[in-house]
Amino acid sequence: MTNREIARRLRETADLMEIAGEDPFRIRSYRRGADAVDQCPQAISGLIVEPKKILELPGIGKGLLAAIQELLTQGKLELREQLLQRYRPGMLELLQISGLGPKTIALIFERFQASSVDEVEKLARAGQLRTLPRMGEQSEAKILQGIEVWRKVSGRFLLNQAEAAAEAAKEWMLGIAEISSLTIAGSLRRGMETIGDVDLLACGEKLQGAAREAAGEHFVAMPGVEQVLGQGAEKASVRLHTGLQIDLRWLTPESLGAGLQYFTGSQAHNIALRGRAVQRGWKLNEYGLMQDEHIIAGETEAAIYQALGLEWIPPELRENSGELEAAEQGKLPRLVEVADLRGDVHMHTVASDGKSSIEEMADAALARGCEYIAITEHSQALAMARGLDAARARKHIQLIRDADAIYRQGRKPSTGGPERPLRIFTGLEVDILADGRLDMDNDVLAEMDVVIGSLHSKFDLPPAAMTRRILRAIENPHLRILGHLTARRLLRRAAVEFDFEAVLAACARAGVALEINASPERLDLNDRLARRCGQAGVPVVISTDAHQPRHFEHMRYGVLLARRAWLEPAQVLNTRGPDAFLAALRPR
Ligand code: DGT
Ligand code: CA
Ligand code: CA
Ligand code: ZN
Repeated sequence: MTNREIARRLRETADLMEIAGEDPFRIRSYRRGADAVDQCPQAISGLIVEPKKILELPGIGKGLLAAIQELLTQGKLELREQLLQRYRPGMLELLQISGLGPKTIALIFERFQASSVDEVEKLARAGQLRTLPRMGEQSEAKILQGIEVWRKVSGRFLLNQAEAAAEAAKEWMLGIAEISSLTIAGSLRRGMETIGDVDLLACGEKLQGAAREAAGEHFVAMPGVEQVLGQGAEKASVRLHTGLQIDLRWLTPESLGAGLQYFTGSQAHNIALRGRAVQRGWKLNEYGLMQDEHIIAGETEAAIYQALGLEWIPPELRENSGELEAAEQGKLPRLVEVADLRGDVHMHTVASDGKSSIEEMADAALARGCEYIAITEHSQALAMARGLDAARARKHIQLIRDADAIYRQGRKPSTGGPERPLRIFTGLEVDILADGRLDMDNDVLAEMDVVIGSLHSKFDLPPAAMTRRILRAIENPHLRILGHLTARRLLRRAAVEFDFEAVLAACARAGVALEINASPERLDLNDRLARRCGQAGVPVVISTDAHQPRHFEHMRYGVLLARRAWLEPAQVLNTRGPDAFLAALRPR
């Protein structure tokens, strides 16, 4: 069990205790314990032999240690199971709905004995929830909205979570010598922003009969498996403790390409591709491209596409949104790659809500081969994140310049190799206030290289007011980039509503760039909007919004998204060198 899984169970137990009206002190201790487990850099499962170390974590006492030990040795927690029995598992789903906390759920259960999403939805539609104490029409509508969002996203996973599980499964299956290739397919290979389930394809000359059976046994015995959903000659499926499903399919070398093509999808792309095969009097399925019983292509994807008169199409484009036509005419874009990126221009340090110093971020960026970074703290409106006021911002600019003076001379990367220069630009992620003003004096903004404007509050303005707000921000000549423009949090908060085309046109006129925020919790802009940028000639930047060095890893998710948006290197400003990047920002 990973730290994240342990923490989730502790948190759920705390929520269930709150619904049951148990001792607030105990509830709080479970929540604090969950936080401590989440933040512990070492795997708790590895520390279990040294319980003293676990007790040293802040907020973990003897009671919680016992709970963690029980989770790790029994795989479950008796207290949680008992509470779940009392309320049936529907309670856990209710807890995931935004607008519904443990207190409200307890009230609903007490009055109506309702404990599932369906039951609560019915009550809300019937106008019954508003009759509860401290509830009204508005909170009822909020709950209905929350249920709608939950239905759309439930059962889906963030890209980084699915990727980590897929990589761990691949690693585990490497224990099987007969497997010669193991490939991720499905939505994960296409780089979708969220993932329904992980599709793995295993192939090997000798992966037949008893060997295949043994490999299947090995797969379902993987750590983290909660339930075996199926195990047969063609595939095996498991569900992990996290709820994520992994499908593993066995392919033969003759049909490896066909299987890879078929199981990568998307379904819409496959249907269109199959249509092209049928037009030629052929058949296309997961075993190959066939004319009657004769196989035309099957070993590689490229051969299948080629036989159908197409260039090989990168998985990120396979959504039946123009890629077949482009591939036929030899006009597929040269998609941007991680290696094209030369700088990262949105990040935070301890001065606001980051976890590391300017130097730590700079060293990490240098080690990753960056040529430049921009330090962009929050502004004061974001008090929670210790946002900077004008006086602190001025001081911070000086610190950044001091660091730049050192790093631009060249430094040895921690990964070895010769000295390399790193440029450190000044910047700010300034809040766009509700009325569209920027949360910082213009004369301070004027001194900064990279001024990113972002929405961090008042997400529920009516669309027309939201559009005016963003357009007004663009009118400020110091704004150079709009950060995570739709402010969505994947699986948690919907995008804000406004007239994107009007904003895009204003950006084009003013020379403002739009950010693709690479954080797997945001991926904002989404692929459709980012593609519109390319079409409208509005430049984008791909930024990690790193709050500590390990977030630099997220760059590849932003690149995946940019590829799904058909973007080429020239359309992404931070593929340029440091001076060319600055020169391409909105002119002052
Ligand atoms: P997900 O898992 O919801 O994130 O999305 P996918 O695209 O990974 O979907 P999944 O796992 O159901 O199936 C993987 C691929 O296999 C899918 O993209 C296309 C192909 N596929 C699966 N079932 C069907 C089907 O019934 N018809 C067709 N044409 N393709 C299918
Ligand atoms: Ca899938
Ligand atoms: Ca699947
Ligand atoms: Zn932000």
